[in-house]
Amino acid sequence: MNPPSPPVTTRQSGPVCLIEIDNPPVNASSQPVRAQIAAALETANADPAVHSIVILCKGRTFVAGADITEFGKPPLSPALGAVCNLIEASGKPVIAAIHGTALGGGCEIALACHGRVARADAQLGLPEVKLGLVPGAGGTQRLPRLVGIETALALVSSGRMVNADEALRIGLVDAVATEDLETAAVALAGRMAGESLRRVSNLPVPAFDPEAVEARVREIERRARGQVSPGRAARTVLAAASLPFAEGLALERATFTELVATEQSAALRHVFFAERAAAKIPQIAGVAPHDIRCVGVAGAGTMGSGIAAALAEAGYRVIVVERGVEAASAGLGRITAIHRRALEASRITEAQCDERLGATRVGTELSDFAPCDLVIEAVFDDLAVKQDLFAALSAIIRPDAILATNTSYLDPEAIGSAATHPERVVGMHFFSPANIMRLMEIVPTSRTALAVLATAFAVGKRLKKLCVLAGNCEGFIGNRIFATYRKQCEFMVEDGALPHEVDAAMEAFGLPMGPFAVFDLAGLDIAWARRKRQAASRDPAERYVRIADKLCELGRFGQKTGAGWYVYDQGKRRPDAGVTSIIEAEAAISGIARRPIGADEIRRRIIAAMVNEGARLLEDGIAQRASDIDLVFVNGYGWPAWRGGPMFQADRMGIDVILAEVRLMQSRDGAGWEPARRLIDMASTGARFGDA
Ligand code: 3H9
Repeated sequence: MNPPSPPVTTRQSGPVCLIEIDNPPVNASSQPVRAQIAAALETANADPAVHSIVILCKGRTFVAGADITEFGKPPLSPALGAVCNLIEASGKPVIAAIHGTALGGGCEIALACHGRVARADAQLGLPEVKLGLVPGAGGTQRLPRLVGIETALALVSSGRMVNADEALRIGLVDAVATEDLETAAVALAGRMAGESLRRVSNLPVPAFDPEAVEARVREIERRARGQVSPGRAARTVLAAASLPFAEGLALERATFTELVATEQSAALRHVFFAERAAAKIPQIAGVAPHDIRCVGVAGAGTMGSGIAAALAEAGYRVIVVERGVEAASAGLGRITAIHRRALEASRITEAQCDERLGATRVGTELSDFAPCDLVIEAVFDDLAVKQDLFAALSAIIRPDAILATNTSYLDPEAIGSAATHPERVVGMHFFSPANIMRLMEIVPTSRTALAVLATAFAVGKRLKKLCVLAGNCEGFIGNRIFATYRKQCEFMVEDGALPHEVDAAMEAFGLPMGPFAVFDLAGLDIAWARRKRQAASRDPAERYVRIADKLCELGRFGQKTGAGWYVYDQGKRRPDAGVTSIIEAEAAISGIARRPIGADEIRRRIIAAMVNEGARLLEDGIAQRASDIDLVFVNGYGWPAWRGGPMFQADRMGIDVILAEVRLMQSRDGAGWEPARRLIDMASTGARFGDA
């Protein structure tokens, strides 16, 4: 067997030394890469035959960042910052030849070079804030010297990537290669040899308006809603204007070292790896998906329109069908409005907007779906309606076309049984608004063919959705856990908390909106209808809180009726004494002596309820991994990524603490609140969800 090739090699192109990094999959700057770049630089500088140096990468990308798997472990020398300083201090010009994604530490390597040339498809950025960090290898101090404080603030605090054209425009790269990247970089190296070197650390920070910038930094801190890294990153960038370079670097290093040890960074790194794990579905590894070009959407309500817009955005041909001319034209209006809003916000060009609209046809006949490779139904959530539709569609679409249901609560198996080819039926559960929300639960039935499942994932990926595999049960992963969460919130209100207190506790935890505000926004009538449907089969021993039913009986369906858990005055939400009276009266009927419930208990009860249900989903095989559950809440329910998700929180709080809380629920709330077997086992062995 050949020994593994070193991650960094050098070769000559005339008097130019090419230092080439080859560290798949993304050329992360792992320790051997750092050490070998440093050694190669030293050799090249000592070699009289070399007049300049190019750093480039093999494979699909330039260095995409520091090696995230090294974080949280003892630092390995040389530090990337030291390597960047060596690059900048080189006596011979060093050019970065950038293709793919030069991110984080990769962008910092490029910033330390004396020249930067990017291939036209390159993207550059400092996404460290998304991992709860600030750049740690000079990025916060070099970037503002090149592009100015305002631009650097915007990029570093958001982690946004820029493409090669924008990078050239803002001064982040010196040239965009129109032909071969290596040739362009070698040519630039040749031109720079013998010239005085432009070291970014020596450049002054361009002048800026301090008041406006301070206001901008405050805005960044405010908008981060509890997440620390954007504000800290902004302040570190700002320091470049007042501190000498070396002191700025020391501040950056200290900030990085502090943040890498925080819970927030650990949570965000967990989410990063969770996303990669979710994409790995062993049962479809190597299974070829169908080739999908034309997608049908049945129903053009809010959900159908959002799905249709997302499909056109991803470049599919889209055929939408609604019942009747009026509904079809209203649907077309909704779809057009979505694309036009993107145009008005300058997210797309007029030509792109026209292209999306041109790719979308809205009709009224099911036969319009005949050319589709996939049809996604987004009609009224009623089993008979969906079954009739699937039976009718079976006679229209090609026998190899796929039928997907977007149901949230119904059984995809039962829907699919109405189709002639149930093996071509799969659940694709979008979240509303479907063109914006990143989450999609993909739900195979017992009969779904693997190629069909693989296709659902491939389509989801092309739609840039975060796809999570979910087993088939009522509510799948998200809504099933959400139902438990909802119940526990209502119990707390009967036990003594007020809706705005529960909301305030969860908003302070980082949710953009507390649960009761969300219930009001979504509308209380849908859950009420479901409770009425389930009434006959409900276990009489189960604790049942009637407050929400009482609100609905009064026509208080939430924000849309001006009242629900809150009352709304011109859209402004405020607590309502009338609701408090209903709560107190119901508690009295249930024989409950209300008591104050503090924010800590509120959060503990909510997390414990969610985690117990999550543990059940893992036992039942509905969720593949605890981290998939976290992703569902982060991407579908507004859970802050910097909290990592409920299962991550459980690990942090301690499984024994969660179990103790669930046992309290069991004794207080009775049937349905038994601890999950998995929780009991984990508590007895000291296991954590993150161990799996
Ligand atoms: C940083 O740089 C700090 C510095 O300022 C200071 C240091 C002192 N490390 O996403 P993919 C793995 S912070 C380790 O599916 P894509 C990933 O886990 C870093 N591993 O590919 C996966 O592994 P597996 C700043 C990494 O083509 C595989 O690569 N940089 C890293 O869809 C493929 O990943 C970032 O935050 C890493 N840095 O997307 C960039 N990156 O196959 C993070 C990836 O075993 N990376 N892996 O599951 C990305 O955004 C995307 O990976 C990228 C490619 C866009 C590059």
